[in-house]
Amino acid sequence: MAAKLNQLKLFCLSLILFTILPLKTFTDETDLSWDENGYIIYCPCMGRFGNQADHLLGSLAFAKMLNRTLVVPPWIVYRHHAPPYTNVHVPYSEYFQLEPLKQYHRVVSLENFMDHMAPTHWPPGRRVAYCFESAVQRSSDKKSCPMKDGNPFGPFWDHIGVEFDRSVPFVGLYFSSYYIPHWIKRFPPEEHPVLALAGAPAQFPVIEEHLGLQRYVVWSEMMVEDGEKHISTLLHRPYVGIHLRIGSDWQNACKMLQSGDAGPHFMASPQCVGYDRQTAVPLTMTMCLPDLKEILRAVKLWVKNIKARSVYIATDSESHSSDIEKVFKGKVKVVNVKPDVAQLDLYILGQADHFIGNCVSSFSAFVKRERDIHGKSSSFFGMDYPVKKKRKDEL
Ligand code: GFB
Repeated sequence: MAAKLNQLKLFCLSLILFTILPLKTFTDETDLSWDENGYIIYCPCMGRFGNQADHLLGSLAFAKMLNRTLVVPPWIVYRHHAPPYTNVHVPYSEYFQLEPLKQYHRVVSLENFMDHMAPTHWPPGRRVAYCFESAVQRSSDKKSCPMKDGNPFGPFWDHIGVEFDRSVPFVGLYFSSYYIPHWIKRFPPEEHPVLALAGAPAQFPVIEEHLGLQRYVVWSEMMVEDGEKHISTLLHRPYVGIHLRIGSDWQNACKMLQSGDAGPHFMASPQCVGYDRQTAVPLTMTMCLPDLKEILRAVKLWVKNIKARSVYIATDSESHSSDIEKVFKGKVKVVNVKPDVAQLDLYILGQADHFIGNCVSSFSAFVKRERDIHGKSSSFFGMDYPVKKKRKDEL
Protein backbone atom coordinates (compact mmCIF):
# COMPACT_ATOMS: atom_id res chain seq x y z
CA MET A 1 0.00 0.00 0.00
CA ALA A 2 2.80 2.41 1.10
CA ALA A 3 4.80 1.53 -2.01
CA LYS A 4 1.80 2.31 -4.21
CA LEU A 5 1.36 5.67 -2.45
CA ASN A 6 5.03 6.48 -3.05
CA GLN A 7 4.68 5.55 -6.71
CA LEU A 8 1.69 7.90 -6.98
CA LYS A 9 3.65 10.73 -5.31
CA LEU A 10 6.54 10.14 -7.72
CA PHE A 11 4.13 10.21 -10.65
CA CYS A 12 2.61 13.55 -9.48
CA LEU A 13 6.05 15.04 -8.95
CA SER A 14 7.21 14.05 -12.44
CA LEU A 15 3.99 15.49 -13.86
CA ILE A 16 4.80 18.84 -12.26
CA LEU A 17 8.47 18.69 -13.28
CA PHE A 18 7.93 17.66 -16.89
CA THR A 19 4.73 19.48 -17.80
CA ILE A 20 3.95 22.50 -15.61
CA LEU A 21 7.48 23.77 -14.87
CA PRO A 22 8.67 23.74 -18.51
CA LEU A 23 5.56 25.76 -19.39
CA LYS A 24 6.52 28.39 -16.82
CA THR A 25 10.11 28.49 -18.09
CA PHE A 26 8.82 28.78 -21.63
CA THR A 27 6.78 31.85 -20.68
CA ASP A 28 9.76 33.49 -19.01
CA GLU A 29 12.09 32.67 -21.91
CA THR A 30 9.61 34.06 -24.43
CA ASP A 31 9.57 37.26 -22.42
CA LEU A 32 13.32 37.47 -22.38
CA SER A 33 14.34 36.13 -25.77
CA TRP A 34 15.50 38.87 -28.14
CA ASP A 35 12.89 40.13 -30.61
CA GLU A 36 14.43 40.52 -34.07
CA ASN A 37 11.60 42.91 -34.96
CA GLY A 38 13.10 45.43 -32.58
CA TYR A 39 12.05 47.45 -29.58
CA ILE A 40 10.65 50.85 -28.63
CA ILE A 41 11.79 52.37 -25.39
CA TYR A 42 10.67 55.81 -24.19
CA CYS A 43 10.60 58.13 -21.24
CA PRO A 44 7.07 58.88 -19.91
CA CYS A 45 8.32 62.39 -19.44
CA MET A 46 5.10 64.40 -19.89
CA GLY A 47 2.76 65.13 -16.99
CA ARG A 48 1.76 63.01 -14.07
CA PHE A 49 -0.08 59.70 -13.83
CA GLY A 50 -3.12 60.44 -16.02
CA ASN A 51 -0.97 61.95 -18.77
CA GLN A 52 1.44 59.00 -18.62
CA ALA A 53 -1.46 56.54 -18.82
CA ASP A 54 -2.86 58.26 -21.94
CA HIS A 55 0.59 58.08 -23.49
CA LEU A 56 0.99 54.42 -22.62
CA LEU A 57 -2.13 53.49 -24.61
CA GLY A 58 -0.95 55.43 -27.66
CA SER A 59 2.56 53.95 -27.37
CA LEU A 60 1.16 50.42 -27.19
CA ALA A 61 -0.78 51.06 -30.38
CA PHE A 62 2.27 52.58 -32.07
CA ALA A 63 4.49 49.61 -31.10
CA LYS A 64 1.91 47.21 -32.49
CA MET A 65 1.67 49.14 -35.77
CA LEU A 66 5.48 49.09 -36.09
CA ASN A 67 5.54 45.44 -34.98
CA ARG A 68 8.21 46.20 -32.37
CA THR A 69 8.13 45.07 -28.73
CA LEU A 70 7.17 47.89 -26.38
CA VAL A 71 9.45 48.35 -23.40
CA VAL A 72 6.94 49.35 -20.71
CA PRO A 73 8.39 52.16 -18.61
CA PRO A 74 7.86 52.65 -14.90
CA TRP A 75 5.48 55.39 -13.72
CA ILE A 76 7.27 58.59 -12.82
CA VAL A 77 5.89 59.82 -9.51
CA TYR A 78 6.90 63.28 -8.41
CA ARG A 79 7.48 63.12 -4.66
CA HIS A 80 8.86 66.58 -4.15
CA HIS A 81 6.65 67.55 -1.20
CA ALA A 82 7.09 64.34 0.79
CA PRO A 83 9.90 61.84 1.30
CA PRO A 84 12.01 60.95 -0.65
CA TYR A 85 11.62 64.55 -2.09
CA THR A 86 12.55 63.45 -5.59
CA ASN A 87 11.18 61.54 -8.60
CA VAL A 88 10.29 57.94 -7.87
CA HIS A 89 10.20 55.36 -10.69
CA VAL A 90 7.49 52.85 -9.85
CA PRO A 91 7.57 49.64 -11.95
CA TYR A 92 4.43 49.24 -14.08
CA SER A 93 3.63 45.95 -12.33
CA GLU A 94 3.33 47.57 -8.93
CA TYR A 95 -0.02 49.09 -9.90
CA PHE A 96 -1.00 46.92 -12.89
CA GLN A 97 -0.37 43.45 -14.27
CA LEU A 98 2.00 43.20 -17.22
CA GLU A 99 0.49 39.96 -18.58
CA PRO A 100 -2.86 41.40 -19.82
CA LEU A 101 -0.98 43.92 -22.00
CA LYS A 102 0.46 40.94 -23.87
CA GLN A 103 -3.01 39.97 -25.05
CA TYR A 104 -2.81 43.08 -27.21
CA HIS A 105 0.87 43.18 -28.15
CA ARG A 106 4.38 42.08 -27.21
CA VAL A 107 5.73 43.98 -24.20
CA VAL A 108 8.58 43.67 -21.74
CA SER A 109 9.07 45.72 -18.59
CA LEU A 110 11.89 48.24 -18.62
CA GLU A 111 13.39 46.52 -15.57
CA ASN A 112 13.56 43.14 -17.38
CA PHE A 113 14.82 44.74 -20.56
CA MET A 114 17.68 46.45 -18.75
CA ASP A 115 18.60 43.41 -16.61
CA HIS A 116 18.35 40.65 -19.20
CA MET A 117 18.56 42.09 -22.70
CA ALA A 118 20.44 45.36 -22.62
CA PRO A 119 23.75 43.83 -21.43
CA THR A 120 23.97 41.71 -24.63
CA HIS A 121 21.85 43.50 -27.22
CA TRP A 122 21.84 47.17 -26.16
CA PRO A 123 25.14 47.55 -24.32
CA PRO A 124 26.91 50.83 -23.60
CA GLY A 125 28.48 52.01 -26.85
CA ARG A 126 25.43 50.98 -28.91
CA ARG A 127 22.82 53.20 -27.31
CA VAL A 128 21.32 55.46 -29.93
CA ALA A 129 18.90 58.29 -29.21
CA TYR A 130 16.17 59.15 -31.73
CA CYS A 131 14.42 62.50 -31.78
CA PHE A 132 12.82 65.18 -33.94
CA GLU A 133 15.34 67.40 -35.71
CA SER A 134 13.65 70.37 -34.02
CA ALA A 135 14.62 68.91 -30.61
CA VAL A 136 18.26 68.79 -31.69
CA GLN A 137 18.06 72.49 -32.51
CA ARG A 138 16.93 73.13 -28.92
CA SER A 139 19.75 71.08 -27.38
CA SER A 140 22.77 72.77 -25.85
CA ASP A 141 25.28 71.42 -28.42
CA LYS A 142 22.77 71.69 -31.33
CA LYS A 143 24.06 68.27 -32.47
CA SER A 144 22.51 65.64 -30.27
CA CYS A 145 19.06 64.64 -29.02
CA PRO A 146 18.45 66.32 -25.65
CA MET A 147 17.54 62.98 -24.05
CA LYS A 148 18.77 63.87 -20.58
CA ASP A 149 18.26 67.64 -20.45
CA GLY A 150 16.42 68.65 -17.29
CA ASN A 151 13.88 66.91 -15.08
CA PRO A 152 12.35 64.29 -15.50
CA PHE A 153 14.48 63.38 -18.54
CA GLY A 154 17.89 63.17 -16.85
CA PRO A 155 16.75 61.32 -13.71
CA PHE A 156 14.76 58.82 -15.80
CA TRP A 157 17.69 57.58 -17.90
CA ASP A 158 20.06 57.92 -14.95
CA HIS A 159 17.97 55.62 -12.80
CA ILE A 160 18.52 52.82 -15.34
CA GLY A 161 22.13 53.87 -15.91
CA VAL A 162 21.77 54.85 -19.57
CA GLU A 163 24.08 57.26 -21.42
CA PHE A 164 23.48 57.80 -25.11
CA ASP A 165 26.37 57.30 -27.51
CA ARG A 166 24.99 59.05 -30.57
CA SER A 167 21.86 60.66 -31.94
CA VAL A 168 19.71 60.07 -35.00
CA PRO A 169 17.45 63.05 -35.69
CA PHE A 170 14.44 62.67 -37.98
CA VAL A 171 12.07 64.98 -39.81
CA GLY A 172 8.68 64.44 -41.36
CA LEU A 173 7.77 61.46 -39.19
CA TYR A 174 4.90 61.50 -36.69
CA PHE A 175 3.28 58.90 -34.50
CA SER A 176 0.03 58.35 -36.36
CA SER A 177 -0.82 55.29 -38.45
CA TYR A 178 -0.32 57.22 -41.70
CA TYR A 179 3.45 57.41 -41.09
CA ILE A 180 4.00 53.72 -40.23
CA PRO A 181 5.40 52.72 -43.67
CA HIS A 182 7.78 55.70 -43.45
CA TRP A 183 8.99 54.64 -40.00
CA ILE A 184 9.58 51.09 -41.21
CA LYS A 185 11.50 52.28 -44.28
CA ARG A 186 13.55 54.84 -42.35
CA PHE A 187 14.35 52.60 -39.37
CA PRO A 188 14.50 48.89 -40.31
CA PRO A 189 15.06 46.82 -37.14
CA GLU A 190 18.24 45.17 -38.49
CA GLU A 191 19.95 48.57 -38.48
CA HIS A 192 17.95 50.19 -35.70
CA PRO A 193 17.07 47.46 -33.21
CA VAL A 194 16.17 49.76 -30.32
CA LEU A 195 14.33 53.01 -30.96
CA ALA A 196 14.98 55.03 -27.81
CA LEU A 197 12.75 58.11 -27.70
CA ALA A 198 12.80 61.15 -25.44
CA GLY A 199 9.02 61.08 -25.04
CA ALA A 200 6.10 58.77 -25.71
CA PRO A 201 5.43 57.94 -29.37
CA ALA A 202 1.84 58.99 -28.88
CA GLN A 203 -0.55 61.90 -28.84
CA PHE A 204 -2.08 63.53 -25.79
CA PRO A 205 -4.86 63.08 -24.99
CA VAL A 206 -5.21 59.51 -26.20
CA ILE A 207 -7.05 59.40 -29.54
CA GLU A 208 -10.58 58.03 -29.65
CA GLU A 209 -9.48 54.95 -31.60
CA HIS A 210 -7.26 53.83 -28.72
CA LEU A 211 -9.64 54.37 -25.79
CA GLY A 212 -10.54 50.66 -25.81
CA LEU A 213 -6.92 49.66 -25.08
CA GLN A 214 -7.73 50.52 -21.48
CA ARG A 215 -9.13 46.96 -21.18
CA TYR A 216 -5.57 45.62 -21.13
CA VAL A 217 -4.66 47.85 -18.19
CA VAL A 218 -5.60 45.54 -15.33
CA TRP A 219 -4.99 46.33 -11.67
CA SER A 220 -2.34 44.35 -9.80
CA GLU A 221 -3.50 41.91 -7.13
CA MET A 222 -1.99 44.13 -4.45
CA MET A 223 -4.01 47.16 -5.60
CA VAL A 224 -7.22 45.11 -5.85
CA GLU A 225 -6.71 43.76 -2.33
CA ASP A 226 -6.02 47.19 -0.90
CA GLY A 227 -8.85 48.86 -2.81
CA GLU A 228 -11.43 46.22 -1.92
CA LYS A 229 -10.41 46.40 1.74
CA HIS A 230 -11.06 50.14 1.75
CA ILE A 231 -14.39 49.77 -0.05
CA SER A 232 -15.71 47.06 2.26
CA THR A 233 -14.61 48.73 5.48
CA LEU A 234 -15.43 52.37 4.68
CA LEU A 235 -18.28 52.47 2.19
CA HIS A 236 -21.88 51.27 1.96
CA ARG A 237 -23.11 50.40 -1.53
CA PRO A 238 -24.43 51.91 -3.65
CA TYR A 239 -21.87 54.70 -3.55
CA VAL A 240 -21.12 57.72 -5.74
CA GLY A 241 -17.42 58.41 -6.39
CA ILE A 242 -16.37 61.97 -7.20
CA HIS A 243 -13.09 63.44 -8.39
CA LEU A 244 -12.41 66.98 -7.23
CA ARG A 245 -9.55 68.43 -9.29
CA ILE A 246 -9.57 71.89 -7.74
CA GLY A 247 -6.07 72.54 -6.38
CA SER A 248 -3.95 75.59 -7.17
CA ASP A 249 -2.14 74.13 -10.23
CA TRP A 250 -5.51 73.26 -11.69
CA GLN A 251 -6.97 76.70 -10.95
CA ASN A 252 -4.09 78.18 -12.94
CA ALA A 253 -4.61 75.75 -15.81
CA CYS A 254 -8.35 76.52 -16.01
CA LYS A 255 -7.58 80.27 -16.18
CA MET A 256 -6.58 79.62 -19.79
CA LEU A 257 -10.26 79.05 -20.51
CA GLN A 258 -11.15 82.47 -19.13
CA SER A 259 -8.50 84.14 -21.25
CA GLY A 260 -9.85 82.36 -24.33
CA ASP A 261 -6.46 80.69 -24.96
CA ALA A 262 -8.04 77.24 -25.01
CA GLY A 263 -10.67 75.95 -27.41
CA PRO A 264 -13.14 73.16 -26.58
CA HIS A 265 -10.21 70.77 -26.82
CA PHE A 266 -8.22 71.46 -23.72
CA MET A 267 -6.21 68.63 -22.11
CA ALA A 268 -8.54 65.62 -21.60
CA SER A 269 -11.71 67.49 -22.59
CA PRO A 270 -12.45 65.55 -25.83
CA GLN A 271 -13.79 62.84 -23.50
CA CYS A 272 -16.82 65.02 -22.75
CA VAL A 273 -17.06 67.70 -25.46
CA GLY A 274 -16.49 65.15 -28.24
CA TYR A 275 -13.41 64.19 -30.26
CA ASP A 276 -14.52 65.98 -33.41
CA ARG A 277 -13.47 69.64 -33.19
CA GLN A 278 -16.19 70.66 -35.64
CA THR A 279 -18.98 69.30 -33.48
CA ALA A 280 -17.42 69.66 -30.01
CA VAL A 281 -19.68 71.36 -27.45
CA PRO A 282 -18.24 74.43 -25.69
CA LEU A 283 -16.02 73.81 -22.71
CA THR A 284 -17.11 75.93 -19.75
CA MET A 285 -15.25 77.12 -16.67
CA THR A 286 -17.61 75.07 -14.46
CA MET A 287 -16.61 71.93 -16.33
CA CYS A 288 -12.93 72.69 -15.73
CA LEU A 289 -13.18 74.05 -12.20
CA PRO A 290 -16.54 73.26 -10.57
CA ASP A 291 -17.37 75.54 -7.64
CA LEU A 292 -18.97 74.30 -4.42
CA LYS A 293 -22.47 75.03 -5.70
CA GLU A 294 -21.90 72.85 -8.77
CA ILE A 295 -20.24 70.10 -6.73
CA LEU A 296 -23.21 69.95 -4.34
CA ARG A 297 -25.71 70.05 -7.20
CA ALA A 298 -24.14 67.13 -9.06
CA VAL A 299 -23.59 65.03 -5.93
CA LYS A 300 -27.20 65.58 -4.76
CA LEU A 301 -28.54 64.62 -8.18
CA TRP A 302 -26.58 61.38 -8.43
CA VAL A 303 -27.04 60.32 -4.82
CA LYS A 304 -30.77 60.62 -5.43
CA ASN A 305 -30.63 58.91 -8.85
CA ILE A 306 -28.89 55.78 -7.62
CA LYS A 307 -30.18 55.93 -4.02
CA ALA A 308 -26.58 56.07 -2.82
CA ARG A 309 -25.72 55.32 0.80
CA SER A 310 -22.17 56.72 0.59
CA VAL A 311 -20.13 59.28 -1.29
CA TYR A 312 -16.41 58.73 -1.90
CA ILE A 313 -14.38 61.90 -2.47
CA ALA A 314 -11.02 61.77 -4.25
CA THR A 315 -9.35 65.15 -4.27
CA ASP A 316 -6.10 66.90 -5.08
CA SER A 317 -6.70 69.42 -2.28
CA GLU A 318 -9.89 70.25 -0.35
CA SER A 319 -12.50 67.52 0.08
CA HIS A 320 -15.56 69.68 0.92
CA SER A 321 -16.69 66.65 2.91
CA SER A 322 -18.45 68.63 5.68
CA ASP A 323 -20.43 70.65 3.09
CA ILE A 324 -21.45 67.42 1.37
CA GLU A 325 -22.35 65.76 4.70
CA LYS A 326 -24.56 68.73 5.60
CA VAL A 327 -26.59 68.35 2.40
CA PHE A 328 -27.59 64.81 3.36
CA LYS A 329 -28.11 65.53 7.07
CA GLY A 330 -26.06 62.52 8.14
CA LYS A 331 -28.10 60.05 6.06
CA VAL A 332 -25.28 59.45 3.56
CA LYS A 333 -21.79 58.44 4.64
CA VAL A 334 -19.15 60.74 3.19
CA VAL A 335 -15.64 59.30 2.90
CA ASN A 336 -12.31 60.87 1.96
CA VAL A 337 -9.14 58.82 2.43
CA LYS A 338 -6.43 61.10 0.97
CA PRO A 339 -4.22 58.06 0.26
CA ASP A 340 -0.48 58.21 -0.02
CA VAL A 341 -0.73 56.35 -3.32
CA ALA A 342 -3.04 58.25 -5.71
CA GLN A 343 -3.86 55.00 -7.55
CA LEU A 344 -5.92 53.86 -4.57
CA ASP A 345 -8.30 56.76 -5.25
CA LEU A 346 -8.42 55.70 -8.91
CA TYR A 347 -9.29 52.14 -7.96
CA ILE A 348 -12.10 53.16 -5.60
CA LEU A 349 -13.53 55.62 -8.14
CA GLY A 350 -13.42 52.89 -10.77
CA GLN A 351 -15.53 50.60 -8.60
CA ALA A 352 -18.19 53.19 -7.67
CA ASP A 353 -21.84 52.71 -8.60
CA HIS A 354 -21.70 56.10 -10.29
CA PHE A 355 -18.71 58.35 -10.99
CA ILE A 356 -18.68 62.14 -11.36
CA GLY A 357 -15.40 63.26 -12.90
CA ASN A 358 -13.62 66.35 -14.11
CA CYS A 359 -13.86 66.42 -17.88
CA VAL A 360 -10.54 68.21 -18.40
CA SER A 361 -8.44 66.04 -16.11
CA SER A 362 -6.63 62.96 -17.41
CA PHE A 363 -6.82 61.54 -13.86
CA SER A 364 -10.62 61.49 -14.28
CA ALA A 365 -10.20 60.23 -17.85
CA PHE A 366 -8.42 57.11 -16.60
CA VAL A 367 -11.40 56.30 -14.37
CA LYS A 368 -13.94 57.09 -17.10
CA ARG A 369 -12.21 54.81 -19.65
CA GLU A 370 -12.01 51.96 -17.18
CA ARG A 371 -15.68 52.34 -16.25
CA ASP A 372 -16.75 52.51 -19.91
CA ILE A 373 -15.00 49.20 -20.55
CA HIS A 374 -17.03 47.61 -17.75
CA GLY A 375 -20.31 49.34 -18.65
CA LYS A 376 -20.40 51.49 -15.49
CA SER A 377 -22.07 54.90 -15.47
CA SER A 378 -20.15 58.18 -15.33
CA SER A 379 -20.89 61.89 -15.68
CA PHE A 380 -18.93 65.14 -15.46
CA PHE A 381 -19.23 68.22 -13.30
CA GLY A 382 -20.79 71.11 -15.18
CA MET A 383 -22.44 68.91 -17.77
CA ASP A 384 -25.36 66.91 -16.49
CA TYR A 385 -28.28 68.98 -15.38
CA PRO A 386 -31.28 67.64 -13.50
CA VAL A 387 -33.70 66.23 -16.02
CA LYS A 388 -36.69 68.57 -15.97
CA LYS A 389 -39.68 66.89 -14.41
CA LYS A 390 -42.26 66.36 -17.12
CA ARG A 391 -45.63 67.98 -16.47
CA LYS A 392 -48.46 65.52 -16.06
CA ASP A 393 -50.04 66.60 -19.37
CA GLU A 394 -46.76 65.77 -21.19
CA LEU A 395 -46.84 62.18 -20.00
O1 GFB B 1 -3.01 62.41 -13.21
P1 GFB B 1 -2.70 63.71 -13.83
O2 GFB B 1 -1.85 63.68 -15.04
O3 GFB B 1 -4.08 64.41 -14.15
O4 GFB B 1 -1.99 64.62 -12.77
P2 GFB B 1 -4.44 65.85 -14.75
C1 GFB B 1 -2.62 65.05 -11.61
C2 GFB B 1 -1.95 64.41 -10.39
O5 GFB B 1 -2.44 65.08 -9.21
C3 GFB B 1 -2.34 62.93 -10.20
C4 GFB B 1 -2.74 64.15 -8.20
O6 GFB B 1 -1.53 62.04 -10.92
C5 GFB B 1 -2.22 62.78 -8.70
O7 GFB B 1 -0.90 62.64 -8.32
N1 GFB B 1 -4.18 64.10 -8.05
C6 GFB B 1 -5.12 64.74 -8.78
C7 GFB B 1 -4.82 63.35 -7.13
N2 GFB B 1 -6.36 64.44 -8.32
C8 GFB B 1 -6.20 63.58 -7.30
C9 GFB B 1 -7.10 62.89 -6.43
O8 GFB B 1 -8.31 63.00 -6.51
N3 GFB B 1 -6.53 62.04 -5.52
C10 GFB B 1 -5.20 61.88 -5.41
N4 GFB B 1 -4.74 61.03 -4.49
N5 GFB B 1 -4.31 62.52 -6.19
C11 GFB B 1 -2.32 67.36 -15.35
C12 GFB B 1 -0.86 67.04 -14.99
O9 GFB B 1 -3.15 66.68 -14.46
O10 GFB B 1 -2.60 68.72 -15.09
C13 GFB B 1 0.08 68.02 -15.60
O11 GFB B 1 -0.49 65.76 -15.49
C14 GFB B 1 -0.34 69.45 -15.28
O12 GFB B 1 1.37 67.76 -15.08
C15 GFB B 1 -1.76 69.67 -15.70
O13 GFB B 1 -0.16 69.67 -13.89
C16 GFB B 1 -2.27 71.06 -15.31
O14 GFB B 1 -4.68 65.77 -16.20
O15 GFB B 1 -5.53 66.33 -13.87
